[in-house]
Amino acid sequence: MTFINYAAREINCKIVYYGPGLCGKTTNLQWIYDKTNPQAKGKLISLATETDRTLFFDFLPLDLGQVRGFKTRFHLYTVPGQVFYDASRKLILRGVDGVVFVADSQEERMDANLEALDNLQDNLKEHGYDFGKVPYVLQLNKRDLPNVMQVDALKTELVKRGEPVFEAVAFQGTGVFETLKEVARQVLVELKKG
Ligand SMILES: Nc1nc2c(ncn2[C@@H]2O[C@H](COP(=O)(O)OP(=O)(O)OP(=O)(O)O)[C@@H](O)[C@H]2O)c(=O)[nH]1
Ligand SMILES: [Mg+2]
Repeated sequence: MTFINYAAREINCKIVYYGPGLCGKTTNLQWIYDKTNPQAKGKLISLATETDRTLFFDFLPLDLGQVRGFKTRFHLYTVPGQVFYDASRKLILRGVDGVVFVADSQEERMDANLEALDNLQDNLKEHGYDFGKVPYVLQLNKRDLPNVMQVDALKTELVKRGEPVFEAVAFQGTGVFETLKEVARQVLVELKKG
């Protein structure tokens, strides 16, 4: 549901980072915020609990250049991963143009990954989106930890539609911009079709 403001010659797109609790969604946004120059970004707004878990969402507006004379502004959001915040997750998906699913590569988090992925598909459906068509990237995060699953095994469980996959260590920035660029690219391809 891209919003095009013809008067301001601006295209506004919404990208949502989805995934289980503590998988590293907020960390992705923090890295992007820290490494983007001031002219290209707005404020990073985080609504968090006392223990730094996302309570409602994180929000970061980002300018990613021009398309046919229009400034492209990407609004990045994360959802709260904790299971009981489902109403918030659903709300945040409203008007989404692209989704990044951040998976936690640790073996003991596989059930949580699968549950979050099901939840994503359910919530997209409730908004009337087709999960098979929304611009979509899978990020396998926390590759630095010792107890991670092999990439192939993760892909077997988590790849749903032949989507691009990026390995990441979000708190070191590995894979963070690669992930963002790919989902943004897909969103712009959709935009050009429409
Ligand atoms: N070892 C390791 N830790 C990471 C990585 N990415 C994030 N973390 C850590 O994981 C913890 C949780 O990260 P967050 O970004 O807050 O997780 P989240 O997905 O936003 O969690 P919720 O807001 O509760 O859904 C933090 O302590 C991060 O520093 C990574 O690639 N490797
Ligand atoms: Mg968070």
